[in-house]
Amino acid sequence: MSEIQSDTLRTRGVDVMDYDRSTVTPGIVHLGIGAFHRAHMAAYVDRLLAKNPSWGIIGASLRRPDTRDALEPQDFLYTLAIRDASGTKPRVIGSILDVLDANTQRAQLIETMADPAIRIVSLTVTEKGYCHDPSTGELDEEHPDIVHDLAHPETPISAPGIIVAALERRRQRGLAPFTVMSCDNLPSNGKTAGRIVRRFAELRGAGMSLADYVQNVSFPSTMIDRIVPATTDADRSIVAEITGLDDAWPIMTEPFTQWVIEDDFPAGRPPFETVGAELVEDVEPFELMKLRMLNGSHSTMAYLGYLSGYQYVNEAIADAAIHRLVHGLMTEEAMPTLPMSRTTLEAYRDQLLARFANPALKHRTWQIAMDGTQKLPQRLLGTIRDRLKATQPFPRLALGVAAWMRYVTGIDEAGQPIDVKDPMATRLRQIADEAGRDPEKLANGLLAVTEVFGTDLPQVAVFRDTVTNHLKSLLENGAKEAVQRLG
Ligand code: CS2
Repeated sequence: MSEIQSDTLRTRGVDVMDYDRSTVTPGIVHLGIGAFHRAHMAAYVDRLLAKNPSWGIIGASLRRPDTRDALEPQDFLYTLAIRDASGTKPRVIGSILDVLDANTQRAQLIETMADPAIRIVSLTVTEKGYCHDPSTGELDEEHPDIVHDLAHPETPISAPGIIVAALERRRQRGLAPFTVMSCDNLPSNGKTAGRIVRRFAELRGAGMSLADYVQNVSFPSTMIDRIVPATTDADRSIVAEITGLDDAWPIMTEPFTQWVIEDDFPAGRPPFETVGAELVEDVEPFELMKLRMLNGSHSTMAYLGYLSGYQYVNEAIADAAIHRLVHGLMTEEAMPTLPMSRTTLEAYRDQLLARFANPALKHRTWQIAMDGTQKLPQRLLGTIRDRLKATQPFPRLALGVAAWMRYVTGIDEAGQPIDVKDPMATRLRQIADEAGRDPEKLANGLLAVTEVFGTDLPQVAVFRDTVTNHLKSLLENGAKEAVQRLG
């Protein structure tokens, strides 16, 4: 971007980066260059490049080339539009220097990751990108992508396969490993990533030296938080109107942003603390709070909201009964399981309720409803396990679980099809088809999916009964009525 262009943008109120992009060199490879990364980590890195130009980002998409296709003609610059009731504040982000499409540029991607200048490989590949069993957090050794990558270690398609291929190359060259930083919504995301990558390296064999080398890789955990709805054409027009720029893929987000990082980067890291991130010794309490309060509420609202006919989260939370449900879910059921003080948790809850109500964010319930099999364990079921241990009730969490069961039948309350997106969608559909509209059969069939419920929960009578009763109510009376009845 030229000086003149930057000045024109500034006069239009656009926040433009304060560094010369030609001096920036790559230090980070990011796998999964979707909207979330571009609204979150890339925005933090953008703020520190003026003083630390060796931390530019090379992004990679593992599935589709669409991000590369959209951003390449605009030199990988894009607009981040921060929106709330007071308006839209656009910012141009320049921290992404290139985007590689793993399918067509696999060799280049692995070679880039093996470059000594790359000291961090970060990830937002979503829950399913870890190719794990969501209920145990262990690598799913029968996952088709893992089976493929073990048979073809030089041309991997999965995130663990790609990471291990690059680590193996660094090992052979006598280079130190990069740090692997997961930025996904998983419990102990660093530990989970580490367990999966190490197991994959073991299975790859190649002598113990690779597995030993991978033992020395560090996997800091992080808690990342920013709500990022998928970009629509209407969003593109809003951004074009304000900036005068024709951005093929702007990103829309909220003013709130949070990043808590475990400080474990033996290969070095940018001074993330200078741009608002919190570097701590133990991220787990933060992760648990976020997963159980924000994401637990989100998933519950997504299923109940979708079934109630609400397209967007802000519409769902404006419904008094849903608001009461979400408030109660956080206060009565999630907060008592968390290690923070009551005051901290109450403030967090109130802030979340306000964030959900942001009228400028068009966050679809359908978007959040996606991949429920991968999300339920850490968002709702972990909290339920803790409630059971404490012999405390969990009616709202159970309604959330039942609403997922109702949702994955694939037919809404008006008899219209639901586009259920989930890696296990076919299996879920089969279970639903066999059960028909019989709540007992449907609940039994879905509770037998051990990847979601484990082997413990389905054996707990009070859990089975509470979920089944809610499911019955959802099927008989519909979602709005079922939420009302909770009081
Ligand atoms: C959402 C999250 O899509 C979803 O499942 O719950 O992406 C949520 O918006 C983020 O975790 C917020 O930080």
